[in-house]
Amino acid sequence: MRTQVAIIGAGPSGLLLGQLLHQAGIANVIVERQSGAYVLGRIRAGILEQVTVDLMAEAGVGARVQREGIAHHSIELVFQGTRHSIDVHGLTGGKQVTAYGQTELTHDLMEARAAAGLETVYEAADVAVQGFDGERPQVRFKGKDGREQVLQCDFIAGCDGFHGVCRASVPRRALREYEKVYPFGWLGVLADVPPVSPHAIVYGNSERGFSLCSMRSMTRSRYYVQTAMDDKVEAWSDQRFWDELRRRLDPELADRVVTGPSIEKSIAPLRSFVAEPMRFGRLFLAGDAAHIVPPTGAKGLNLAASDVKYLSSALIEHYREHSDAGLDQYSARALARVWKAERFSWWLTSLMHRFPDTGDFGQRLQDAELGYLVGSRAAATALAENYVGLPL
Ligand code: RFL
Ligand code: PHB
Repeated sequence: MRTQVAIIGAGPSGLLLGQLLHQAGIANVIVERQSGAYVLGRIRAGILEQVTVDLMAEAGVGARVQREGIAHHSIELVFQGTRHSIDVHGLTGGKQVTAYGQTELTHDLMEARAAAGLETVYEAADVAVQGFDGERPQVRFKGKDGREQVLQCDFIAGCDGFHGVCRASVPRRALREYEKVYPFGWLGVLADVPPVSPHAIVYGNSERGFSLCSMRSMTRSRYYVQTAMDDKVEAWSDQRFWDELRRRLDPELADRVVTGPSIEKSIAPLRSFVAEPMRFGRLFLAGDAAHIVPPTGAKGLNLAASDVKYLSSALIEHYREHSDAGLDQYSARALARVWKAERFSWWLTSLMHRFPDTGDFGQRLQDAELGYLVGSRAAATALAENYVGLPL
């Protein structure tokens, strides 16, 4: 088998890259470890920056998000039992974010890929990336039938997430990793009930810990509460979850929460991570393969999209104009945006969660910062411009 760009991973990064390259006439094959159904079943992100929505349109999959995505013009912060609204739209000169599930985005991209007849190898086993430090990179894997396959290519795009094979195949000495693990997790529940706050995500900081009210549609809600790191999903009945969520919100909002059976419930650890650089010869990392943010700022999927924008433009420049300037700048360009989002996600996580070792002094500082944020236009503007996403 031969292609121009071999893409490892059919998550949002890989699918979006494949579609943008295809639009530019660049051949690509995606090699994915899981089945398509498994990839679609993962419940993750829900908030898209305008940059991401625009990129979906550029990739030819913008119609449904345009139609069904729900615009959010503000966010709400609950602390000390009171809710405050931050007018993100007004503070950023008219920018907004869009509520649209990662599952929907993935579905749109998969459908477009199938319609274009592009090759995706699902359920590939023992995927190995080789020769990327030379002129002839290749990908080896076992197909569903157990037969070994070799895919020759010009470039490999490592879009295979945090636990993927691409970053792990780079020699240790060529890589520098930065990591921070937070001492808690998020318990998330998806339920077919109307969202308590359909036009603004609610971020709560209470004595009992962080909470988040989000949504997937007008009939499907996504809620989270901060849990201890070693907490187990089995310890959380639906009733316990709803009770805990309500106790972390202001009384008026708590009263409005509509409960129902969970259709998904899981605990995610919180981590900040960056690997530098994002390019090794003919291997380019994009999305979670290169960096992780805690979900507090809703930046993970959006960073994957901006990496893909930089990478697809650079590859298009390579094939159309025979210039490698974009490829040479890829890592530095992507990392500049990544680190700003890392800072924002770390900051919002620090501001909104209860840490086991904060102490009284630290708690007073957190209270003061929250007060400053909702009392100062300058402070609220800094939050708003990061929340809607910094320019590419
Ligand atoms: P993915 O989605 O992990 O996809 C990687 C794909 O690679 C495959 N793979 C392999 N394939 C072949 N060979 C191998 N050896 C392979 N190893 C792995 C995997 O099966 C998978 O299909 O990475 P990608 O594409 O970079 O996309 C990143 C996003 O998924 C991620 O950043 C977001 O989900 C993060 N995130 C959020 N981001 C936002 O922008 N807004 C949000 O509101 C938001 N909320 C969240 C989130 C992540 C969460 N969790 C559970 C981590 C909320 C949560 C709870
Ligand atoms: C979500 O809807 O899953 C979501 C929303 C906002 C966040 C994180 C996750 O900050």
